[in-house]
Amino acid sequence: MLEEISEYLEKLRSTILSGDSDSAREIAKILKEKNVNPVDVVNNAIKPAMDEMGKKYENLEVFLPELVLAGEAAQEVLEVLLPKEMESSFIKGKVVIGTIYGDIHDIGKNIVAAILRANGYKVIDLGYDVPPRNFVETAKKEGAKIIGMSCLLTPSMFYMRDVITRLIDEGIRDKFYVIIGGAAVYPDWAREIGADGWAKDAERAVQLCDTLLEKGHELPKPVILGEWR
Ligand code: B1M
Repeated sequence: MLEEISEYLEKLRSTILSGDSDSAREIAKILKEKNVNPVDVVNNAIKPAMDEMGKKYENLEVFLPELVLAGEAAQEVLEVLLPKEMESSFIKGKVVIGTIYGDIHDIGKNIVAAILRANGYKVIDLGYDVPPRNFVETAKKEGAKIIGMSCLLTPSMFYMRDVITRLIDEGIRDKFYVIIGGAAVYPDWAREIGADGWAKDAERAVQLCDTLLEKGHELPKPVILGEWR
């Protein structure tokens, strides 16, 4: 059984890598029928495929069209595995999430949003390329306790600081926990911009929100969950 699932995961990894959305969707359906945990699919098929794609792109072995196709195949898998009805019936807290300004990478952010939802959070997803002021205005309007920003593109990470500066300027920094993640950002960046936490992946993002809501006021910041790289 386990061997069979590993085979499907490996097949899915290579299917995403080749950008074959139809086959990726079919394999995802099989994995769903077999009740495989979506987090295992992310960690053992989607993430490895995307990391490999990233390396190939850096080494000029593939180009933008292949990157686009692989991204689309990954999104197909997520649509099958992380449907909206995973939203939980009890609410631990509200999180405003988005990919920061200038950056359109949203696969990881979508995973984090879905896993948060499945774990009892009401998630307001602002999408990608989100200007700093939208994070702040939405968090205020919705009464969210947590602002989560994702970033994969190095030039965009500087806008994360603007969100925190806005909160400070408006005198409301202590009303929100600001957490960050995504392949371009790292624990020292969280320290440098004065974020409250950094998480390596979606599971840890849930732990991070739980920890901050439970005892955020008594912990030294930022709270770092997971090893960088
Ligand atoms: Co782009 N891209 N891309 N890309 N792309 C990267 C990020 C890159 C590293 C590739 C490379 O060169 N090796 C590079 C960025 C270099 C840098 O600045 N550091 C890059 C580039 C350069 C670009 C373009 C500039 C290319 C171009 O146009 N010439 C362009 C940027 C456009 C823009 O944003 N303005 C571009 C475009 C694209 C596509 C549109 C084709 C596509 C994105 C499709 C989409 O997202 N809808 C794409 C893809 C697919 C990638 C790679 C290959 C894969 C990204 C991904 O989805 N990973 C990527 C290489 C790589 O990451 N290795 C690359 C899988 C995903 C599950 O992981 O997002 O890290 P990740 O999320 C994880 C954790 O990080 C964490 O949890 C998630 C689940 O475990 N996490 C959080 C994420 N957010 C979190 C938030 C949290 C907590 C945890 O709290 C709030």
